[in-house]
Amino acid sequence: MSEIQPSSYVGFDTITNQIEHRLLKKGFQFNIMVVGNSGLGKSTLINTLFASHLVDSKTGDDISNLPITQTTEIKISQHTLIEDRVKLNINIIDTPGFGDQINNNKAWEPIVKYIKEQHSNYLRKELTAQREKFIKDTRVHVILYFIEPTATKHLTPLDVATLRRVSEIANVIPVIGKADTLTMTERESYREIIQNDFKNYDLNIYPYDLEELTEDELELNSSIRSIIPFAVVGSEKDIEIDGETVRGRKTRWGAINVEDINQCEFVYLREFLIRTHLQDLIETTSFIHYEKFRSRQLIALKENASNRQSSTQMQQQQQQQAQQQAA
Ligand SMILES: Nc1nc2c(ncn2[C@@H]2O[C@H](COP(=O)(O)OP(=O)(O)O)[C@@H](O)[C@H]2O)c(=O)[nH]1
Ligand SMILES: [Mg+2]
Repeated sequence: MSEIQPSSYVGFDTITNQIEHRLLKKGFQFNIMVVGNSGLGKSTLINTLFASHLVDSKTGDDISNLPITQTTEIKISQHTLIEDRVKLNINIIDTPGFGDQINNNKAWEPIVKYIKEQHSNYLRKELTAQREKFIKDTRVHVILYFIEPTATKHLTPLDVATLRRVSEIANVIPVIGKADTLTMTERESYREIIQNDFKNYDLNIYPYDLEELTEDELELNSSIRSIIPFAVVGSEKDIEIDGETVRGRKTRWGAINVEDINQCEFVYLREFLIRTHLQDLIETTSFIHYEKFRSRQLIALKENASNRQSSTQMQQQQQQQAQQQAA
């Protein structure tokens, strides 16, 4: 087919603006889940990422006397953030109680159940005869998984068990919480240990090297992978460093500016999660994780139906034979 350049302006180059207009009107939905032991700075990091107070973080005092729950809970908070003309609806899915029990064998169960339920709800809505024009998306687009900051240890059995299960059904980005409690050297050696654990346990960590990616995109993925898990520090307070007000924390070793790439990897995480891969996280959830769920469900449905059909056929045949024999 030959490419034709119209001899005068037709105007279909405006289609990108038309699409943009539609998208802005509709707004965007982003669902982010945080998983990890209590007190690792999950709530604080969410608030730091979105530069807004979205979830309550704990203060030093109330950590020790928190009620111990029997299972992991699922707690959702919904917000609408506005930046320029873009309206971002975000759901923060918190999982308090994870890892707090004496026996953490099944701590991941409510998490897996919640993720699958969202897929199942979406599928049910898609399959109704009069489906809604815009199905409300509650599918989990990303899980920020918090690893404890310890200098020498490996992933815990609970980490491995949870990561194994959730990484098969959702995009998982692991981070080392409260990284300021480790020295820079400790962080590096710990990262290496964890990266090896990911390999050895064959965990499916986002981003994925898909066939359709270009060489540049593959390269970007591999450079991102080299800093996963991100060693992050969060803070909801502004502090003064050298006369400048910055988002930071005061520690025993001095003040930390969380947005300084020489002090922690918060900026890299924000860049990746929000500024370069937000849309990819949403699409990957839909085209890979949800698609896998959807096709499995539909195949199972079809097999059920054909089993039912063949058993009805068999019954009919048996009835016919019986009638013939009787005659
Ligand atoms: N040193 C340090 N403390 C943090 C960091 N982030 C949060 N905290 C503190 O740790 C405590 C628990 O934080 P929170 O965000 O509620 O943890 P969550 O239970 O994982 O949600 C609070 O006292 C926070 O101020 C961090 O990056 N470094
Ligand atoms: Mg919290």
